[in-house]
Amino acid sequence: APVQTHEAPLNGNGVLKPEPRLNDPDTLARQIVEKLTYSIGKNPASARKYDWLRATTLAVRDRIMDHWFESADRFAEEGGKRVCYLSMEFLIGRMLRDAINNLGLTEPVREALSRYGVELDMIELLEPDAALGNGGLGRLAACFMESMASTGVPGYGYGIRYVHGFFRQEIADGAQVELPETWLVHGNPWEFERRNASYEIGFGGKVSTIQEPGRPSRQVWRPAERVLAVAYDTPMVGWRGRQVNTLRLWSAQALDPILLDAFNSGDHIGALVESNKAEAITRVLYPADSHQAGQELRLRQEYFFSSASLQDIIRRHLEENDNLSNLADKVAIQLNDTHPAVSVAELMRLLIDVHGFEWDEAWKITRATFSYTNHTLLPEALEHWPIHLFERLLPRQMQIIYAINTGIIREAAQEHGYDDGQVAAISLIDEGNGRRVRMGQLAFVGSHAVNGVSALHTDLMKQTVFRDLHALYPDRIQNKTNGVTPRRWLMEANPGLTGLITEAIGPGFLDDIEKIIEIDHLADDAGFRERFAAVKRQNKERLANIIGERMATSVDPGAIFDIQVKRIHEYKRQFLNIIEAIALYDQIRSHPERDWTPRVKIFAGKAAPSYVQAKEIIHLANDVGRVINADPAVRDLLKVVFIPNYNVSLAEIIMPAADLSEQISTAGLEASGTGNMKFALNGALTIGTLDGANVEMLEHVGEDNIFIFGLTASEVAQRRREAHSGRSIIDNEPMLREALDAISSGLFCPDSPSRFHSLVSNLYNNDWWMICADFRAYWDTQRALDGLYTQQDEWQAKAVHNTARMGWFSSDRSIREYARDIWKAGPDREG
Ligand code: B1N
Repeated sequence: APVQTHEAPLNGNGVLKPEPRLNDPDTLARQIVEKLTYSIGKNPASARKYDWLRATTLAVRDRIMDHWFESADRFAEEGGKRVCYLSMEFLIGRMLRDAINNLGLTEPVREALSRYGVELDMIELLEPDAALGNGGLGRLAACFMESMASTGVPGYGYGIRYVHGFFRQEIADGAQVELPETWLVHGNPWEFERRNASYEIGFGGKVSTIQEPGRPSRQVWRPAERVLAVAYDTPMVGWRGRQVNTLRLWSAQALDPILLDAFNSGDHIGALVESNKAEAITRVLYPADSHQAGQELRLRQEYFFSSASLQDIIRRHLEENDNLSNLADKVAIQLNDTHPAVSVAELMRLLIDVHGFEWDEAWKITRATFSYTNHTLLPEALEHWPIHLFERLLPRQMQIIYAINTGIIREAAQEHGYDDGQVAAISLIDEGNGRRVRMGQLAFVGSHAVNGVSALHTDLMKQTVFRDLHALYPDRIQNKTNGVTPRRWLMEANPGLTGLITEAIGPGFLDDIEKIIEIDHLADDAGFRERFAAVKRQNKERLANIIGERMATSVDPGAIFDIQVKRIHEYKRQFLNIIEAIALYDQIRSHPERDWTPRVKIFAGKAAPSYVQAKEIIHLANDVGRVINADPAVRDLLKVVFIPNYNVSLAEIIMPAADLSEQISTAGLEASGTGNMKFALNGALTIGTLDGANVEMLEHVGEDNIFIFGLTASEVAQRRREAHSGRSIIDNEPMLREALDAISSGLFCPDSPSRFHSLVSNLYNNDWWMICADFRAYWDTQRALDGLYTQQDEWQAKAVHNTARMGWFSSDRSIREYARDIWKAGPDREG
């Protein structure tokens, strides 16, 4: 008789049928030690911390597998529509805490490990972040994966398994240094290689027309190069283990791992050239946020993962269906920005060239299947590929794009009377700019729904980049405001606050985050406010310790923690924040007798390696911090710190520790923001412009509980048309002038006094980002906040209102809206 354990008996077909596993610490301890012994080859006495992490991960993974199979079985039984989320980036961070939290195992695992003197919190820190993304766009994809699993949407993430994720940042003499990130060096226990799910991906070559007698002509693409896409699956566990979805990431390999002929004839390097070239495709994440990387390798990455994902989706569909004509009833494919937009042409190719569909039918299926999310209106971020590059790499897809374009233009001219100018505006080909393929236009026309990521951004989309396409297809654009998952960003990041809320209103808000509104009236309860403030204080102490350890700077947890963490970009205006710090420094020195409210200004974030101004801003923040923090004249009244290597794990510590959240982008330029939501959910007050989702946060938390300043989006647009410059403002604003003079004088960089000259002169000449224009309003708002902080009752009441009223900004809400309005999928679908 086969050996059976009590946990995993076999059913009649020899399939493992796990009984519900016991979640008590004894069982968990035994399973962890089993993994330690038989999978890792250590005993508890000899095991290192890292071994314990691995053993714990493997024990937790077994439980996830049970839920994973259950989810797959349930889907097979119930049918329904799959949602495929195609994204170049998934910025997941660590996975262990998220998995055990969602499985309800946090306390039993903690207890199990403690029996061996192992601290869960310690080993969690050893897990590397999966940093397969740049910033908000990639983190949104990760929140969406978690929320799809938590709300019962059968979601499949498709992306790239980068060997090197987002670079590690160090600060040397104040400047950013980029170091390679190596998250896979110790192996990745969360992933499963699926060699059976691998597909050939072609590049280059020629297209020929085949004419067989009595049949319509067809196009045959013979690529010059082929590489293999191999799948790696990672389970995505939903809240209460309800559902486990799959993140499928593609890795590139050569078809022939080694060219033996070359090797045998002595060309040992040449024998590996193919392999290296293939593997280069998935070697490294491009570190450009909101900026197009124009290199050929980037287009290869985009096509590689798009084609692999579509081939996989089609194969799966044909396993369950007779043909592809009902594809759109069974699959919804979301394009996360234009990075996978070549999918529109690739699906057309697969339907027509491989599966024999007529053009019109293929086009109907394609449009019904795809939808597209736009994440930025910044011109420098809009993807457009030179035609010659596109044609050389993807000749058949280029033909298809021309044909799509012809159809759209014909429709616009014949049915809507478009003139040449209007046709040029909607064309998929930009003729003005050295002939380029516009990926935004391609994604738009190939989709049945197009969405922006906040109400303001969606309005601006209609008025700007997609104005003409919107006029042609007025029902296509809709809004889906971003959200963040409350599991990672409240429960896991802030157990103190989660515990306090649970005590106050019970655990119902954990299953339905909008119930968190039930603490709203406790803003008037002095006892609750005090406990709320005590949690914040603890979180600030934890961050203060990290700042002390990592940067040898002591900061006072009693000061306002004023925090701006995000990618460094001119439009996000870290520069404005630094100028305000310098002006404040100057004022404190000039008026030491005044009653200043102590403040710690905290910055963190990475600059794209080739973004000169962003790197200068990092350098300036560090230089200013060095001078101010060493000046006995300001003592503990002002500190400026730049924490290196901002990533998801650091964000989990920073968000709960903030009093004040800086969301100060030039209005009209931040599509949504998601850090703004994480801060406010954790009880920070926001100082911000009327930009992105800040506008909707204002509506939800109320104008008394958020601090809005500065020009509006339309005022910014107006000033830009008027060629606004900063000079006259600077001349009339002594605090601003003195701060800029201090920078220019080399006060903060005596070793290289001209270091920041161009940064400052740009303000005089142009002030494109409205830093001068918004300075005074920003300063005044900051001083009002200083005053408010001394009224702790009032401050804490506003903080409670923020936490209470942020439930709507959950990514569960975002996902339900996508499922209802765009995908027609998931548990609430009709019919
Ligand atoms: O996407 C986030 C938004 O909350 C942010 O406001 C927005 O800036 C961000 C090219 C991007 N837009 N565009 C990018 C990322 C990588 C890349 O290669 C562009 N990221 C955003 C989520 O909606």
